[in-house]
Amino acid sequence: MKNYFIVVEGLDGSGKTTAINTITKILNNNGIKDIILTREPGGTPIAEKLRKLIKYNIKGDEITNKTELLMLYAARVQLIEKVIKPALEKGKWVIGDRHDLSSQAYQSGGRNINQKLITYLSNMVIGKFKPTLTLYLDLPPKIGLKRILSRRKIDRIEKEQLSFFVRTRARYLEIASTDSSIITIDANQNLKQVQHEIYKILNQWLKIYK
Ligand code: T5A
Repeated sequence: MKNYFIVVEGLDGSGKTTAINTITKILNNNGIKDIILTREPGGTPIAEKLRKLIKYNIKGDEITNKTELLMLYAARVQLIEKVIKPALEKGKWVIGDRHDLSSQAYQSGGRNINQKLITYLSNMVIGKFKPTLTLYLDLPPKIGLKRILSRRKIDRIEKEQLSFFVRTRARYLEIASTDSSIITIDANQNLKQVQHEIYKILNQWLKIYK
């Protein structure tokens, strides 16, 4: 049986964690049990340390946009080389909570970092390595932030202005419209409807790729 790297993307609070549980169940129902879950930034001891540095401010030493970008790629390459590629080589399926598309959306769209720099960095650091399928959960930023606020404190990035998330979402949509490996799901529906859409998309996809 073939094995693949599937990624779930979306704004903060778009329901990625919830979607990953649904995807795992669908894969299990299709006889796919050898699955590992990853998250970005994070997923190895070094990458988890970087995650803390990225998500929380150090007083008196505020992180610059380019430092943030470089730390995200440092965490990503560590995760790819140490966890994702070895798992795929062993025949496991990998489900990622975010991957490179997050940097294209948040750092290029949200932070306004020159896309050429990000593309260059991405090509140099991760090369042609790419998820087979990305499910992008599309949601108006206000709703995602409301969902987060109802259950926990917000982190450094989530404290950004609404306009930051509006730009990030626009970039997600722009890239998704030009890349056939990215499927956009309307995440502004109730949980059952989102789950149903994931069931439909993934079961169809499995018929072709499994
Ligand atoms: N980042 C990351 C970058 O800037 N660049 C990068 O390259 C990368 C990799 C990472 C942060 O770093 C940034 C983006 C982020 O700001 P994270 O841990 O991925 O942080 O943070 P979040 O995206 O905020 O993850 P969360 O776990 O908080 O949100 P999820 O996983 O998207 O949402 P989830 O499933 O936990 O759901 C949130 C709440 O909504 C409910 C759930 O029950 C839960 O309470 N919910 C729904 N409610 C109503 N209707 C639905 N359809 C619902 N679906 C879920």
